[in-house]
Amino acid sequence: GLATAAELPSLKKKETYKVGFAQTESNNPWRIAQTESMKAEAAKLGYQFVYTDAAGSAAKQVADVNSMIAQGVDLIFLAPREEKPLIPAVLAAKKAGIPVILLDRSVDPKLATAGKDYVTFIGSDFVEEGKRVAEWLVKNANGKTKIIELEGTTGSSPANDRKKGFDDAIKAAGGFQIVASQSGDFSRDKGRQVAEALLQAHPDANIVYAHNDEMALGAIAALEAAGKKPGKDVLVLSIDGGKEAVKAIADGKIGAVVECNPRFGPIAYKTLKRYAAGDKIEAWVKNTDKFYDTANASAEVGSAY
Ligand code: GYE
Repeated sequence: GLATAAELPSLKKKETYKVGFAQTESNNPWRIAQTESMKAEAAKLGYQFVYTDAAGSAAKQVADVNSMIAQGVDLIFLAPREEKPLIPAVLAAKKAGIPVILLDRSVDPKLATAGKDYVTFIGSDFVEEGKRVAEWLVKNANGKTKIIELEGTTGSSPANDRKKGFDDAIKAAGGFQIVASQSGDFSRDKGRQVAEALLQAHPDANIVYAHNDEMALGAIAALEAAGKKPGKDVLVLSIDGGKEAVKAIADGKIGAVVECNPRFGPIAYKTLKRYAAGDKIEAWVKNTDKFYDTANASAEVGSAY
């Protein structure tokens, strides 16, 4: 129902719901696994599932949310591409009396608040993910010190937070140098192109930290094209934990990967039901992430998404 400025729209307790999922893009296995999980769990529960794919455009994603509002969905799950441009969509849904749950990425906390403008953020601790990569690196660098950082989509919460968690921990450890840090937009091909340019500008770089698997796999292609051995000449590290990256650890090309769990379906609809039942929902419903390195990669590759 309609909310006042101070409170969230309510959600009626019903047998079935019409839910919207505004996805940000579908250009990688992580996104595909997430969509699949949301869709499969909706089918299992007998919910109607309205799906949109913003194809990498924040402007399209705002329009997608507006179309879900016009269709009168009961609740919108939104994976906001960037922290700021999706704020008007969150506020428009609130104004229309439709609760929003943010999935996997968050929005600028100065512009919208959990428990007031949207119900909650469900997702991983990205600062912690970046920190876990750094902690592994500090123990396993073997004298390598010069880092190229491939950042995720500019203005997205995982790019901001994975950078902060890693950079702060690396600075605190001392002895390392981030020689270049640039966005590869979470994409394999952009990651490859940016890695190629940065490796040319910094031929002495011997560590690549990528904010996701896709860019790490792009960087591996760039390294091989430059005649360098990933895993030997240059240490490669990433976040996400898809099958291809976990296998690359087993093959000796990636050093370590922090998982970012994409299986949102069960927790998403459980949170919806708790909200409809009148539970007070915490501001952040945290996902837990695994960690992969040579100790477990071969055994775990079968269960990676
Ligand atoms: O790491 C990346 C995806 O928002 C946590 O977005 C997500 C990130 C994930 O495109 O691969």
